[in-house]
Amino acid sequence: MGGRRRIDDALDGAAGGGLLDRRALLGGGLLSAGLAAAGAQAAETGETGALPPWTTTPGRPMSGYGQPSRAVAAVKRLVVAPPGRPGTGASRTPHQSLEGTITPNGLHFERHHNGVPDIDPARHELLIHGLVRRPIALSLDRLLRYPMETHVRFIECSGNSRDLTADKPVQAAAGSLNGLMSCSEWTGVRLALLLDEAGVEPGARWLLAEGADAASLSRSVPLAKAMDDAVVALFQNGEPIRPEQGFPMRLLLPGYEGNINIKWLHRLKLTRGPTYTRDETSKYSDLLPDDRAELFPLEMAVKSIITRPSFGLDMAGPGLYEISGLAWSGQGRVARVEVSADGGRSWAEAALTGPVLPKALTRFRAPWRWDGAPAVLMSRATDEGGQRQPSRSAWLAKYAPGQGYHFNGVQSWAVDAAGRVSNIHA
Ligand SMILES: Nc1nc2c(c(=O)[nH]1)N[C@H]1C(S)=C(S)[C@@H](COP(=O)(O)O)O[C@H]1N2
Ligand SMILES: [Mo]
Repeated sequence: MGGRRRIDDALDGAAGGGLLDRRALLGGGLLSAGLAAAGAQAAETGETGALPPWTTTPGRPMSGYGQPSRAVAAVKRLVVAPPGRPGTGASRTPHQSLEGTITPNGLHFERHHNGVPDIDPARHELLIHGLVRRPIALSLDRLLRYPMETHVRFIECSGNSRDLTADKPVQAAAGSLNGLMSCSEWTGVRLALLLDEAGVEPGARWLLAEGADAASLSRSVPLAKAMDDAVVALFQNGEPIRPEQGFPMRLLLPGYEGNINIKWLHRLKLTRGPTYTRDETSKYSDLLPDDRAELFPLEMAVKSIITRPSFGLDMAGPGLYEISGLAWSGQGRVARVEVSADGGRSWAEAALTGPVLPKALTRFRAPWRWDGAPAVLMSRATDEGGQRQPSRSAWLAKYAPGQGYHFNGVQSWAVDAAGRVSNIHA
């Protein structure tokens, strides 16, 4: 009876507040222990009435481009733009309504500095110039003839989760707080291949990357990164990259802050040093407590969020639940995620749903038996380089007051006795 014994051990609890061992998720252990949600009861009630209309009448015809069920029409990006400037702002991925790790294209977050340009691909070129032996101009058609690569990678705006630095906890959904972050399967041409063709001059150490939008967003990219895992992305989850994400081409710098992943990419200039553009000096640098600023804090740190339960997804009474969340690191793979149900007094290791890919979202899960008493849920991730997500207060202490970029502190969801979930600063 080794299996039964293992399940019993697991159900003994892995940490305080009712957290069960992650092994309880394996092999239907919870089902055989009779703890699963009341599915059997629900099945009986369906047997009484007549057949539903969708079973007795023909369905609607095919369509050129599919849409989600109208029953989930409310699963939308949260759009926030300043008054009078509709193209300047952001929309956020509703992570509280999604599962798995790939963000559907229509729900990828957006951050535009001057709207989404309507680009005619026949008139768009990527110019590679500056300190190169042979400047080249690449149309979309020409790029489509190069060997391509496919990688699952997250993009996170450095301003993501900024609301969590506010003094008073903001009451909003997991995606409203943390949805300037999405994950796609990107396909395109490795930038090193194009730079080799242009012939990088020995003095070049940086590149200026510029977009074709009306913001002409431009950032300096270290040459070492450009030669490493950078990609000129043309496809997003299998289809041509969306206008919102940079059609017809965007720079993908895996693990680097969102801002430097230049959309509508039309120019790469090889330079000796960084250009110190407006977008990397007045913004996207981090203020430190001694009044200095850290320039080029490019790599996104290790981080995790619990997406279920979370604000707006209240608990339906005591019983067994699965805590589900997302973890990621700009520096490689997620190594482990720990979950707490007692405000950080004790932690249990969550199960990671594979494949665990570098610089990509990783789904974690932890079984939880909620006894109906108030609880505080937290998650903290550690990456393969040994970096661990700091507490919120440890993160705040590292920067000047008001600094809001690159927040990766632990977030806390409080569950009250009625099962309502709120955002708190634990
Ligand atoms: N050309 C251009 N590139 C851009 C931006 C922009 O406004 N213009 N916004 C940047 C910012 S701040 C972020 S966070 C990401 C957002 O990428 P997404 O809109 O595909 O999610 O794109 C970056 N690249
Ligand atoms: Mo951003």
